[in-house]
Amino acid sequence: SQRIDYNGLPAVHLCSPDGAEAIVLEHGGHLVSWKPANGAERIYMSPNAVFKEGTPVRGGVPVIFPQFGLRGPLQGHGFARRMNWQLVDARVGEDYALAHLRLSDTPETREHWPHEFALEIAVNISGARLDIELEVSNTGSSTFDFMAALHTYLAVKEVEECGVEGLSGLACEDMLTGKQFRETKSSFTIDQEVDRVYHDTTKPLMLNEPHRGVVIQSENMPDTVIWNPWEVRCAELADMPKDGFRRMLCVEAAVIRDPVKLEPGGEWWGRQTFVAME
Ligand code: TA6
Repeated sequence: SQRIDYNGLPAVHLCSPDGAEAIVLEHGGHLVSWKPANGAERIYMSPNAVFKEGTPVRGGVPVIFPQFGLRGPLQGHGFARRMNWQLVDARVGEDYALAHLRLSDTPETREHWPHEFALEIAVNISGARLDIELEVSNTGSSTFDFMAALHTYLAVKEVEECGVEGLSGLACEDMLTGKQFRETKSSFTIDQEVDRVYHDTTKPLMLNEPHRGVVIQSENMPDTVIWNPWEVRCAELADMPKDGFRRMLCVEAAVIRDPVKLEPGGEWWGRQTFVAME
Protein backbone atom coordinates (compact mmCIF):
# COMPACT_ATOMS: atom_id res chain seq x y z
CA SER A 1 0.00 0.00 0.00
CA GLN A 2 1.33 3.44 -0.84
CA ARG A 3 0.58 7.12 -1.02
CA ILE A 4 -0.27 8.21 -4.54
CA ASP A 5 -1.44 11.25 -6.43
CA TYR A 6 -4.97 10.72 -7.80
CA ASN A 7 -5.97 13.42 -10.29
CA GLY A 8 -3.93 15.96 -8.33
CA LEU A 9 -5.18 14.95 -4.87
CA PRO A 10 -3.31 12.89 -2.25
CA ALA A 11 -4.63 9.36 -1.88
CA VAL A 12 -3.70 5.97 -0.51
CA HIS A 13 -3.59 2.91 -2.77
CA LEU A 14 -4.45 -0.22 -0.77
CA CYS A 15 -3.16 -3.54 -2.09
CA SER A 16 -4.03 -6.72 -0.25
CA PRO A 17 -1.66 -9.67 -0.86
CA ASP A 18 -4.70 -11.67 -2.04
CA GLY A 19 -5.15 -9.31 -5.00
CA ALA A 20 -7.86 -6.92 -3.76
CA GLU A 21 -7.21 -3.20 -4.34
CA ALA A 22 -8.75 0.11 -3.37
CA ILE A 23 -7.96 3.82 -3.56
CA VAL A 24 -9.08 6.33 -0.93
CA LEU A 25 -8.67 10.11 -1.28
CA GLU A 26 -7.72 12.23 1.71
CA HIS A 27 -10.20 14.74 0.28
CA GLY A 28 -13.52 13.69 1.81
CA GLY A 29 -12.11 10.38 3.14
CA HIS A 30 -13.55 9.34 -0.22
CA LEU A 31 -13.14 5.84 -1.68
CA VAL A 32 -12.75 6.15 -5.48
CA SER A 33 -11.86 2.60 -6.54
CA TRP A 34 -12.40 -0.97 -5.38
CA LYS A 35 -11.32 -4.04 -7.28
CA PRO A 36 -12.03 -7.32 -5.48
CA ALA A 37 -9.32 -10.00 -5.79
CA ASN A 38 -9.15 -11.13 -9.45
CA GLY A 39 -12.07 -8.89 -10.31
CA ALA A 40 -12.98 -5.78 -12.26
CA GLU A 41 -13.69 -2.29 -10.91
CA ARG A 42 -16.90 -2.19 -8.84
CA ILE A 43 -17.07 1.52 -8.06
CA TYR A 44 -18.39 4.12 -10.51
CA MET A 45 -16.38 7.30 -10.94
CA SER A 46 -17.70 9.96 -13.25
CA PRO A 47 -15.21 10.64 -16.05
CA ASN A 48 -16.18 14.32 -15.61
CA ALA A 49 -15.62 14.39 -11.83
CA VAL A 50 -13.93 17.52 -10.45
CA PHE A 51 -10.96 16.96 -8.12
CA LYS A 52 -10.63 20.17 -6.19
CA GLU A 53 -10.42 21.02 -2.51
CA GLY A 54 -13.79 22.15 -1.21
CA THR A 55 -15.72 20.50 -4.07
CA PRO A 56 -17.61 17.20 -3.81
CA VAL A 57 -16.34 14.40 -6.07
CA ARG A 58 -18.95 12.75 -8.37
CA GLY A 59 -18.78 9.00 -7.93
CA GLY A 60 -16.99 6.75 -5.46
CA VAL A 61 -18.22 6.75 -1.87
CA PRO A 62 -18.87 10.30 -0.64
CA VAL A 63 -19.13 10.43 3.17
CA ILE A 64 -22.27 12.37 4.05
CA PHE A 65 -22.22 14.10 7.45
CA PRO A 66 -23.85 15.72 9.45
CA GLN A 67 -26.89 16.34 7.18
CA PHE A 68 -28.42 14.25 4.41
CA GLY A 69 -29.40 16.16 1.26
CA LEU A 70 -31.25 19.36 2.03
CA ARG A 71 -32.91 18.03 5.20
CA GLY A 72 -31.53 20.86 7.34
CA PRO A 73 -29.87 24.27 7.19
CA LEU A 74 -26.46 23.15 5.88
CA GLN A 75 -25.23 22.87 2.28
CA GLY A 76 -26.42 19.74 0.44
CA HIS A 77 -25.21 16.53 2.11
CA GLY A 78 -23.26 18.47 4.78
CA PHE A 79 -19.59 19.37 4.81
CA ALA A 80 -17.60 16.16 5.43
CA ARG A 81 -17.30 15.34 1.70
CA ARG A 82 -15.84 18.79 0.97
CA MET A 83 -13.12 18.74 3.65
CA ASN A 84 -9.60 17.49 3.66
CA TRP A 85 -9.28 14.40 5.88
CA GLN A 86 -6.04 12.93 7.19
CA LEU A 87 -4.65 9.50 6.63
CA VAL A 88 -3.84 8.18 10.12
CA ASP A 89 -3.10 4.51 9.44
CA ALA A 90 -2.52 2.18 6.48
CA ARG A 91 -1.73 -1.46 7.08
CA VAL A 92 -1.41 -4.71 5.18
CA GLY A 93 -1.95 -8.19 6.63
CA GLU A 94 -1.73 -11.65 5.14
CA ASP A 95 -5.08 -11.33 3.36
CA TYR A 96 -6.23 -7.75 3.90
CA ALA A 97 -5.28 -4.11 3.53
CA LEU A 98 -6.84 -1.26 5.48
CA ALA A 99 -6.69 2.49 5.87
CA HIS A 100 -8.05 4.86 8.51
CA LEU A 101 -8.73 8.50 7.76
CA ARG A 102 -9.82 11.19 10.17
CA LEU A 103 -11.62 14.50 10.18
CA SER A 104 -11.98 16.66 13.28
CA ASP A 105 -13.74 19.97 13.73
CA THR A 106 -11.92 23.08 12.55
CA PRO A 107 -12.87 26.77 12.66
CA GLU A 108 -14.37 26.18 9.20
CA THR A 109 -16.57 23.22 10.23
CA ARG A 110 -17.65 25.09 13.38
CA GLU A 111 -18.76 27.96 11.18
CA HIS A 112 -21.21 25.58 9.45
CA TRP A 113 -22.00 23.48 12.50
CA PRO A 114 -21.02 24.62 16.02
CA HIS A 115 -19.90 21.26 17.44
CA GLU A 116 -16.70 19.46 18.34
CA PHE A 117 -16.42 16.04 16.77
CA ALA A 118 -14.08 13.45 15.29
CA LEU A 119 -14.97 11.31 12.28
CA GLU A 120 -13.04 8.26 11.30
CA ILE A 121 -13.50 6.24 8.16
CA ALA A 122 -12.01 2.74 8.03
CA VAL A 123 -11.71 1.02 4.65
CA ASN A 124 -10.84 -2.67 4.76
CA ILE A 125 -10.43 -4.91 1.70
CA SER A 126 -9.99 -8.65 1.72
CA GLY A 127 -10.61 -11.02 -1.19
CA ALA A 128 -14.07 -10.32 -2.60
CA ARG A 129 -15.06 -8.15 0.36
CA LEU A 130 -15.03 -4.41 1.11
CA ASP A 131 -15.96 -2.92 4.50
CA ILE A 132 -16.42 0.81 4.97
CA GLU A 133 -16.98 1.87 8.55
CA LEU A 134 -17.78 5.37 9.72
CA GLU A 135 -17.22 6.32 13.34
CA VAL A 136 -18.46 9.54 14.92
CA SER A 137 -17.28 10.81 18.32
CA ASN A 138 -18.62 13.75 20.25
CA THR A 139 -15.44 15.40 21.57
CA GLY A 140 -17.23 18.52 22.84
CA SER A 141 -19.36 19.40 25.86
CA SER A 142 -22.83 19.59 24.31
CA THR A 143 -25.09 16.95 22.76
CA PHE A 144 -25.54 16.99 18.96
CA ASP A 145 -27.74 15.25 16.38
CA PHE A 146 -26.54 14.09 13.00
CA MET A 147 -27.50 12.22 9.85
CA ALA A 148 -24.91 10.25 7.90
CA ALA A 149 -24.56 8.22 4.73
CA LEU A 150 -22.07 6.27 2.71
CA HIS A 151 -23.28 7.51 -0.69
CA THR A 152 -21.88 4.56 -2.67
CA TYR A 153 -21.88 4.75 -6.49
CA LEU A 154 -21.69 1.14 -7.73
CA ALA A 155 -20.43 0.56 -11.26
CA VAL A 156 -22.75 -1.40 -13.55
CA LYS A 157 -22.47 -2.32 -17.20
CA GLU A 158 -26.04 -1.30 -18.08
CA VAL A 159 -28.34 -0.12 -15.33
CA GLU A 160 -31.52 -1.22 -17.16
CA GLU A 161 -30.30 -4.81 -16.94
CA CYS A 162 -29.84 -4.67 -13.16
CA GLY A 163 -32.14 -5.70 -10.36
CA VAL A 164 -32.04 -4.95 -6.65
CA GLU A 165 -33.33 -7.74 -4.41
CA GLY A 166 -34.12 -7.67 -0.70
CA LEU A 167 -36.32 -4.59 -0.48
CA SER A 168 -39.69 -6.34 -0.61
CA GLY A 169 -41.92 -5.56 2.38
CA LEU A 170 -39.95 -2.50 3.48
CA ALA A 171 -41.40 0.95 4.12
CA CYS A 172 -40.15 3.48 1.62
CA GLU A 173 -40.21 7.19 1.04
CA ASP A 174 -40.19 8.23 -2.61
CA MET A 175 -38.22 11.48 -2.74
CA LEU A 176 -39.53 12.30 -6.23
CA THR A 177 -43.24 12.14 -5.36
CA GLY A 178 -43.07 12.67 -1.60
CA LYS A 179 -45.19 9.51 -1.17
CA GLN A 180 -44.68 6.80 1.45
CA PHE A 181 -45.44 3.23 0.49
CA ARG A 182 -44.47 -0.36 1.17
CA GLU A 183 -42.32 -2.12 -1.45
CA THR A 184 -44.05 -5.13 -2.98
CA LYS A 185 -41.59 -6.07 -5.72
CA SER A 186 -39.11 -8.83 -4.96
CA SER A 187 -36.76 -7.52 -7.64
CA PHE A 188 -36.66 -3.83 -8.28
CA THR A 189 -35.50 -2.80 -11.78
CA ILE A 190 -34.21 0.63 -12.70
CA ASP A 191 -35.69 2.04 -15.91
CA GLN A 192 -36.41 5.61 -14.85
CA GLU A 193 -35.27 8.24 -12.36
CA VAL A 194 -35.27 6.81 -8.86
CA ASP A 195 -34.57 8.52 -5.53
CA ARG A 196 -35.93 6.47 -2.62
CA VAL A 197 -35.19 6.03 1.04
CA TYR A 198 -36.01 2.52 2.29
CA HIS A 199 -36.31 2.08 6.05
CA ASP A 200 -35.22 -0.73 8.39
CA THR A 201 -33.02 -2.35 5.76
CA THR A 202 -31.29 -4.69 8.16
CA LYS A 203 -31.05 -7.73 5.86
CA PRO A 204 -28.58 -8.06 2.98
CA LEU A 205 -29.49 -6.63 -0.42
CA MET A 206 -28.33 -8.03 -3.72
CA LEU A 207 -27.50 -5.99 -6.79
CA ASN A 208 -27.73 -8.39 -9.74
CA GLU A 209 -26.27 -7.92 -13.19
CA PRO A 210 -26.48 -10.47 -16.02
CA HIS A 211 -23.10 -12.04 -15.20
CA ARG A 212 -22.19 -10.76 -11.78
CA GLY A 213 -23.59 -9.32 -8.60
CA VAL A 214 -22.75 -7.78 -5.28
CA VAL A 215 -24.19 -8.47 -1.84
CA ILE A 216 -24.65 -5.30 0.20
CA GLN A 217 -25.12 -5.33 3.95
CA SER A 218 -25.26 -2.47 6.39
CA GLU A 219 -25.03 -2.30 10.15
CA ASN A 220 -26.27 0.51 12.36
CA MET A 221 -27.37 2.41 9.26
CA PRO A 222 -31.08 1.53 9.05
CA ASP A 223 -31.94 3.50 5.90
CA THR A 224 -30.92 2.55 2.35
CA VAL A 225 -31.10 5.10 -0.44
CA ILE A 226 -31.44 3.95 -4.04
CA TRP A 227 -30.59 6.73 -6.48
CA ASN A 228 -30.24 7.01 -10.23
CA PRO A 229 -30.67 10.42 -11.88
CA TRP A 230 -31.71 8.98 -15.26
CA GLU A 231 -31.50 10.97 -18.49
CA VAL A 232 -32.93 14.39 -17.67
CA ARG A 233 -31.45 14.90 -14.18
CA CYS A 234 -28.13 13.45 -15.34
CA ALA A 235 -27.91 16.02 -18.15
CA GLU A 236 -28.27 18.73 -15.49
CA LEU A 237 -25.24 17.45 -13.56
CA ALA A 238 -22.20 19.30 -14.93
CA ASP A 239 -19.82 16.66 -13.57
CA MET A 240 -21.57 13.64 -15.16
CA PRO A 241 -21.42 12.64 -18.84
CA LYS A 242 -24.77 12.41 -20.66
CA ASP A 243 -24.94 8.62 -20.51
CA GLY A 244 -23.25 8.36 -17.08
CA PHE A 245 -26.51 7.30 -15.43
CA ARG A 246 -26.38 4.01 -17.38
CA ARG A 247 -23.07 3.03 -15.76
CA MET A 248 -24.00 3.55 -12.08
CA LEU A 249 -26.45 2.90 -9.31
CA CYS A 250 -26.19 4.46 -5.88
CA VAL A 251 -27.00 2.06 -3.04
CA GLU A 252 -26.36 4.11 0.08
CA ALA A 253 -26.20 2.99 3.70
CA ALA A 254 -27.62 5.83 5.74
CA VAL A 255 -29.18 7.09 8.92
CA ILE A 256 -31.69 9.71 7.86
CA ARG A 257 -35.20 9.29 9.28
CA ASP A 258 -34.12 9.05 12.92
CA PRO A 259 -30.97 11.17 13.34
CA VAL A 260 -28.43 9.93 15.87
CA LYS A 261 -28.22 11.83 19.16
CA LEU A 262 -24.71 11.82 20.59
CA GLU A 263 -23.90 13.01 24.10
CA PRO A 264 -20.53 14.47 25.11
CA GLY A 265 -17.99 11.63 25.03
CA GLY A 266 -20.40 9.47 23.03
CA GLU A 267 -19.41 7.33 20.08
CA TRP A 268 -21.39 5.86 17.19
CA TRP A 269 -20.43 3.70 14.25
CA GLY A 270 -22.10 2.45 11.08
CA ARG A 271 -20.86 0.13 8.38
CA GLN A 272 -21.54 -0.87 4.78
CA THR A 273 -20.13 -4.18 3.52
CA PHE A 274 -19.93 -5.46 -0.05
CA VAL A 275 -19.14 -8.95 -1.29
CA ALA A 276 -18.55 -9.23 -5.03
CA MET A 277 -19.83 -12.30 -6.88
CA GLU A 278 -18.35 -12.94 -10.32
O1 TA6 B 1 -28.78 10.27 -2.33
C1 TA6 B 1 -29.58 10.75 -3.34
C2 TA6 B 1 -29.40 12.24 -3.44
O2 TA6 B 1 -29.72 12.87 -2.24
C3 TA6 B 1 -30.25 12.72 -4.61
O3 TA6 B 1 -31.39 13.41 -4.22
C4 TA6 B 1 -29.28 13.44 -5.51
O4 TA6 B 1 -29.43 14.79 -5.54
C5 TA6 B 1 -27.93 12.92 -5.05
O5 TA6 B 1 -28.03 12.55 -3.73
C6 TA6 B 1 -26.67 13.68 -5.37
O6 TA6 B 1 -26.48 14.83 -4.64
P1 TA6 B 1 -25.28 15.79 -4.99
O7 TA6 B 1 -25.34 16.90 -3.98
O8 TA6 B 1 -24.01 14.99 -4.85
O9 TA6 B 1 -25.48 16.25 -6.40
